[in-house]
Amino acid sequence: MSTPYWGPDFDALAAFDPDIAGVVVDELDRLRGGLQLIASENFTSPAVLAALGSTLSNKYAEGYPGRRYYGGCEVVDRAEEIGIARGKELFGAEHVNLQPHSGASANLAAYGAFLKPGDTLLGMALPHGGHLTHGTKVSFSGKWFDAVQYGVRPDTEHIDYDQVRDLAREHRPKLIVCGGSAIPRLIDFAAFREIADEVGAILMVDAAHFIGLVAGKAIPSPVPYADVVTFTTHKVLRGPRGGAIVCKAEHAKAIDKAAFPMMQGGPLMHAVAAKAVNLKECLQPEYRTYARQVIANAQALSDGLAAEGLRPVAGGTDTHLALLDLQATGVTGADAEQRCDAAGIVLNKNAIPFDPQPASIASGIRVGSPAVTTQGMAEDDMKAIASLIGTALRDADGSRTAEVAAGVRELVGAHPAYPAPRSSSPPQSAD
Ligand code: DSN
Repeated sequence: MSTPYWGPDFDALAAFDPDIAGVVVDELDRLRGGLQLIASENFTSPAVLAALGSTLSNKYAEGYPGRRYYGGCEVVDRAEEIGIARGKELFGAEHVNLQPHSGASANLAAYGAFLKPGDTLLGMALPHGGHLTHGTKVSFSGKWFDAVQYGVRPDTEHIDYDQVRDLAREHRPKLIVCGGSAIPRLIDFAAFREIADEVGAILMVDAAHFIGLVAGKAIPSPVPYADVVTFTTHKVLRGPRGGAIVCKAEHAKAIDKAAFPMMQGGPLMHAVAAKAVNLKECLQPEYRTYARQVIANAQALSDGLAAEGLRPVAGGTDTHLALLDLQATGVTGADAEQRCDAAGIVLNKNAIPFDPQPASIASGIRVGSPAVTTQGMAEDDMKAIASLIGTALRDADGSRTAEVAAGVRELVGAHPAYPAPRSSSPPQSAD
């Protein structure tokens, strides 16, 4: 590295555009000042942010390394090749595509590789913990495909594998998708594989939520079972906002063609480089420790909230998130979200299975441990957080908001997010 680094210069931004510089600073303050419990969010490292804010953003690179539609791609090719190699190593994958801009894009590409409009798709219903792109009527997945939906059992709130099998036999889907946004328990990938094989369907695992736990070897991997695994790179994984796909070698061509040119144009090479940085981080031993702590923290948080009178859906969690039924408290999900937010606890209202409330109100909340674990919090902190949430929920008139907010300040003061002072100085050259 002989040429001087040229990267984000915050002082220049502040001088030229104080409005947007103010937004950037305020958002950092917001992240630092509250408890971020949105299960799909995390704090990306300065190394990832440096790649994201680099001049790789300038390059058009339609195509894949060595076969692009533009000249001058020999440098950005290296970023993608390095990232792909790291993804293969991390996940034991036969093929990796780092180009999808998001999880929804990755899912669209995977459907595009295997389905035609009108084909049948079997996915988990959104109100039971699935995802918008798994066949919901308002999404392309429910508009373009004949989407059949499975859910959880009313007694256990675990995925109803008997229902999945029955629906698969009845509807003969071309593709079965598992995974979702509010599934606290592990998914039985072997059971899905067996059902897919019985009806000759492609098995797609949308691992967006839990891929970081797979990367950290804290839960079983779907990669050996699935034809294709899609994921986002910004949740537990802790990379830049974006998507990715891994698949069996036999599907590599179809997936690559679906990602480009069917679904997207030019890849975001700064994001691809940042994904490569993140994958290197995930290959470090410290990341495994992090992934295990994420689960321990989610379990401690779920247990703590149960002690506050909230009911953990499915009886608890094996992952990074817990879904809590608030019905016994008489507080709706929307009210809970608002009361917590007022005190600096950021979480989201969430439908619970068989929810009597509309999604805009919801009977539950979803909490996740990825961000607070990145801050270095542990089980005792989760107990304190659960107690603060319990107090906020019972505080109908807002008279205890200041007390809860003080508790939040104490926790984030002891474990600050992005603790290092902000600096626009260039890093030292490596040679
Ligand atoms: N919106 C994301 C989540 O919060 O789970 C999934 O796309």
